[in-house]
Amino acid sequence: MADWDTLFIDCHLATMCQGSAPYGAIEDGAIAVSGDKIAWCGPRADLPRPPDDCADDVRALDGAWVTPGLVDCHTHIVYGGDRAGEFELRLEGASYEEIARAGGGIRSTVEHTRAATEDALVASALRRIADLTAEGVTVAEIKSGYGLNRDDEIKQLRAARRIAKEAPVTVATSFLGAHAVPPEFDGQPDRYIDLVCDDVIPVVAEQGLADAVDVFCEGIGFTADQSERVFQEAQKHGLPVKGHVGQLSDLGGAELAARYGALSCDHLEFISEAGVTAMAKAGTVAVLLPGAYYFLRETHLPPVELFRKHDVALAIATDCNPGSSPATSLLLMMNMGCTLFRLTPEEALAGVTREAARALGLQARFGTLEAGKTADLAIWRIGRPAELSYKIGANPCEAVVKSGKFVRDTR
Ligand code: DI6
Ligand code: FE
Repeated sequence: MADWDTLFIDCHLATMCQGSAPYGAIEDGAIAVSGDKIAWCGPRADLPRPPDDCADDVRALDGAWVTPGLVDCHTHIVYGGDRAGEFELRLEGASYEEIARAGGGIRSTVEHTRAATEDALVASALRRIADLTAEGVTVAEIKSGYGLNRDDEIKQLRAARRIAKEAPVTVATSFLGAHAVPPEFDGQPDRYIDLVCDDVIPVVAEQGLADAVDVFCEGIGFTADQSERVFQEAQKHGLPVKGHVGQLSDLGGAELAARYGALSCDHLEFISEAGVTAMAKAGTVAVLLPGAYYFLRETHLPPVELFRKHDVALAIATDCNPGSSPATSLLLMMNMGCTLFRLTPEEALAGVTREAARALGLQARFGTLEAGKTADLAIWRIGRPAELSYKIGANPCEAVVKSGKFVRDTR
């Protein structure tokens, strides 16, 4: 009897395991799948027996590269409406902050999200998810934050959970009630935070709708004190935290999030070295969002050198949202991470695999090619891994295996 269900040969592996060759590469490798797990992974020459004796189904990949399924660790992909009109306003000179302060921006998406049914939110999000999965994404984080009241936040999170049933993707949800002050709490952000902490987080936690709790700690979002109240409530319910910090200004959000052992801090254009060292100490991942940087025409770079100096793990994500990053290409984000932030292609690929999984606390199951991890594989028609960051607008993803099963196959 064969040991494994499926064995892939005639391929190169970018395992993304640390401490070995660049990209954890194994040229002329082999990778075996049994059930939904990776059963074996190594040089083909180390296979215990000839391939046909090892597995029932042996597939030759014709020299393709295999990477872990990609992980998009920061999205707001469930929302109603769109903001193309706002894009036109910005091109006529209005700034993102001005539009937000004038009641547009996040609030306009809130209006459309509240008006949408859960089914409609699922349907529109699935179209965007399809763009991601076509490029090898097998795990995505999805935030709430466009409902801004109990029922509509719950509706968004339920829609996010449904995505995992209707698309070949594992979903990690984050409750982002503290994303913006809704119109009915105008001028009363503290009262809105009361609602988030007293009425929403307990229900969301009880219903198991959130895997983490996020905040937007920013001048146009919430202060560090308000963010801390949200973190305290999350902690009470055993939920890990993360934060949108330093996108437009430095309110000390990174230091605060690190004190609560945050999984990740995201954006980070404006962060001090003290913030970076606090993240390093807490093992908090830095999630860079080059799509938002690009789309808002930001010019203040995140301090990549400081993250490297202090050994803070770097991830990259789409931040897919209708206002600041209407992006559904993680490969393009890798390219932008390299061109705009000067990441290496290896850092970029680690940023959408190993480190992105870590940013979600899912590193035991996803992010590298190793026996025992979930069999999420992306199969690429490329000559070397750097091509994934190098090309703009190409999609060399030939096939995707999700939990051991082909969910895309164009070979
Ligand atoms: N920062 C962002 O870039 C998004 N949310 C956030 O906290 C923008 C969300 C939006 O404009 O709709
Ligand atoms: Fe975001």
